[in-house]
Amino acid sequence: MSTAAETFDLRGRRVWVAGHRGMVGSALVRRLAREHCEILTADRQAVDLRRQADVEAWMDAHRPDAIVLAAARVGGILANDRHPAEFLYDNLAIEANVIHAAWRAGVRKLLFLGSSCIYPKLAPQPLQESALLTGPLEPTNEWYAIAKIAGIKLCQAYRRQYGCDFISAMPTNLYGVGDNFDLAGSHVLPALMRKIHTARETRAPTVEIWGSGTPLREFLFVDDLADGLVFLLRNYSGEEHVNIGTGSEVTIRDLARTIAEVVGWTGEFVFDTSKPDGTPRKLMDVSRMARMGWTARTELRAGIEATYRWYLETTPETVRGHG
Ligand code: GFB
Repeated sequence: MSTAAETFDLRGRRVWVAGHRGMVGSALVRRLAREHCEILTADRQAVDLRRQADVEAWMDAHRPDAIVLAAARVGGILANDRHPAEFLYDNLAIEANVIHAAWRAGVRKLLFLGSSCIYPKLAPQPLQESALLTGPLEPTNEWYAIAKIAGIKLCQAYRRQYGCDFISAMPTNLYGVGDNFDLAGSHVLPALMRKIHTARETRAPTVEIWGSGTPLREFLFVDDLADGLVFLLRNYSGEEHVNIGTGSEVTIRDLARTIAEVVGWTGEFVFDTSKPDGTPRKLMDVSRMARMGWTARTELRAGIEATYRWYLETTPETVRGHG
């Protein structure tokens, strides 16, 4: 368990954000800029995190004091289902290489990032940290989940055997600035934002939603996540992973309605039930973080508005126009 005495001071530390070009990594770089620490990043061309020799050479050369392991192969429900080999292998390799190299280099603090899909498909809701490994996983993302569970276990193993201060955080479904809007690989929120925006631009009367629209999901704005991760880096040192979320959930149908309101489109939704629903419900129990003194700040609608503003500002018209 964390105690005030275990606080890790970030001032003056060299902090490596592994995966700094992704949505989570770039939010972390923005957030850590307020911490008076030195932020280290490694470009993909210089270091392939799936290659142990690359990772060890980079670590020997740059000697970070702390690491946030935000690098991962991620994607939405179909990407997970269609690329089991990459979701399992790439994530296992990245975690094993970075965590082992961190121990080897004497890194003082490492924060590993998992996902709420580590919990059993039918675990009691809200999902408590203790639900890990109590039942079968959701089949569409078990490859990714197995890799993320292995990452938690790696942190625990190096902590137990070598006393490393390696911790794990399990975020709920994320969205925000820097998200992936590619319809084949993305998660639901950016996918629906792009589809609804395109429908408005092309005056299309309908937008397709995968599945039944009834699954419940919890969405955390990525800048809130980055703030929660900095909080954990500073204040938490323990073997058990910690959930990060909002504690609120919404059906996919209601999410689509809110996005349509923000975008300003008033058509109809059609449901493609040949596509999977995935897990019926995935609500985090966030009481542990709350007891430690951290809660998420951004309301879903405000987060969607900020994400849509960013989407309009950064995506060229030619790309935005395509469905
Ligand atoms: O966000 P999503 O892909 O991930 O899908 P999961 C959430 C729900 O939205 C599912 C529905 O019920 C989808 O069927 N959905 C509706 C859509 N329309 C769309 C659409 O156009 N695109 C997408 N992508 N979904 C992922 C896991 O599960 O969550 C990962 O596969 C990871 O491993 C991630 O844990 C956070 O919440 O179902």
